Amino acid sequence: MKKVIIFGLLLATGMISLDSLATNVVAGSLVDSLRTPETQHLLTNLKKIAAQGFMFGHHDDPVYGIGWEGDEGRSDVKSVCGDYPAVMSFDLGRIELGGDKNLDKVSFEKIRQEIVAQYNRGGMSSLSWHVDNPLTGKDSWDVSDTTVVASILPGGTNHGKFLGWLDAVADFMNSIETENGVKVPVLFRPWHEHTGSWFWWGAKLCTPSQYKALWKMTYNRMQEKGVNNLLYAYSPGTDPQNDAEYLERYPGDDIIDLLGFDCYQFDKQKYMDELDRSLTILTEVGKIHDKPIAVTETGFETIPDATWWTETLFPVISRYPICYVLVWRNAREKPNHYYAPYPGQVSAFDFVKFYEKPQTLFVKDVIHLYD
Ligand code: BMA
Repeated sequence: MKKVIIFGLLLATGMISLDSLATNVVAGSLVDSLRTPETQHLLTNLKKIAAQGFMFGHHDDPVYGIGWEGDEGRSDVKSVCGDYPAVMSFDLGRIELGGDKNLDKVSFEKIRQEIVAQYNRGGMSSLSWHVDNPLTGKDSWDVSDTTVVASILPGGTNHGKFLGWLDAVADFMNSIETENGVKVPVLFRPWHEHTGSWFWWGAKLCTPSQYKALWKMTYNRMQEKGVNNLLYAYSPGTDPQNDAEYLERYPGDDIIDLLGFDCYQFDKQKYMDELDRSLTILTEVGKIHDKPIAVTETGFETIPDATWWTETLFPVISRYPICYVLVWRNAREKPNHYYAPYPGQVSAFDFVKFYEKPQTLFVKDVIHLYD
């Protein structure tokens, strides 16, 4: 009842609009699921952007790079082409433990600041969550026990503990605000690469209905905690061979806002074929379900191919209506673990050619994501 009154007040005072409202049934009761106007606009604009081109993204871009860490305003991508990526992603792994830093030793305070800075530039941020294994206490990659997902779902022995972990995520999401008190929209991308079996939520470690229940529990908890600045991304690997396989563990249109997949190059031909097949599937499913589509993680570690950007990546992805493509991090602590060029890197010149193409959008090219 209270919710209905508050909802009525918000509508009457114009603080929310009907099109920013989605309703959802949680455990038999009607829960109002609101998106802030900026978050709703982001979704609308992600659907439109493909007509113009696709945004380029990079994980942990402004935090560290090859040979540096924490330099104000620095970015390997910007050092090469003069502009920041339009999309930046960061990871919340270990926020559930209550510490200050994530699994890659980046402070959550820094992540919050960089998400706000990226919003102020007009760009977008995404958050993944390499969450520790709540049953064994080891990391995301601990697949030694196949009962982890079951143990955190309602009725499971770790359910209460896991709700606390979700609350830590919700508190962080709610805390990402500009100086003027605007909650910054973020694309949340938990439970990724679930069609493989290297994370404790992977295909061989839970059933499709348990995986969907995991998403539902995550989404519902965010709603219950008043998180209204998120869009949600679904991103399997390249295992699905057709639309039905892609959707086998899909939690539903009421939860998911963006469809993606993660795909890395090891063999060039295999990579191009996988990108092609997955993008064909995504284009169809995106159209049917009215969702924007993206290559949520990709790359060729150390980019040893001098023309990789314009001769491998671009020719495939530019044929599909994606809103963004994102490459993984330039680790400062792990030799030969980088996916974006830095000055002098063998593919840096070709990256500038990629940057100069009218279809590739960097932060200065992206003007209206939030209005
Ligand atoms: C992986 C690697 C790891 C890292 C993890 C989470 O792909 O980059 O070194 O800890 O992502 O960012």
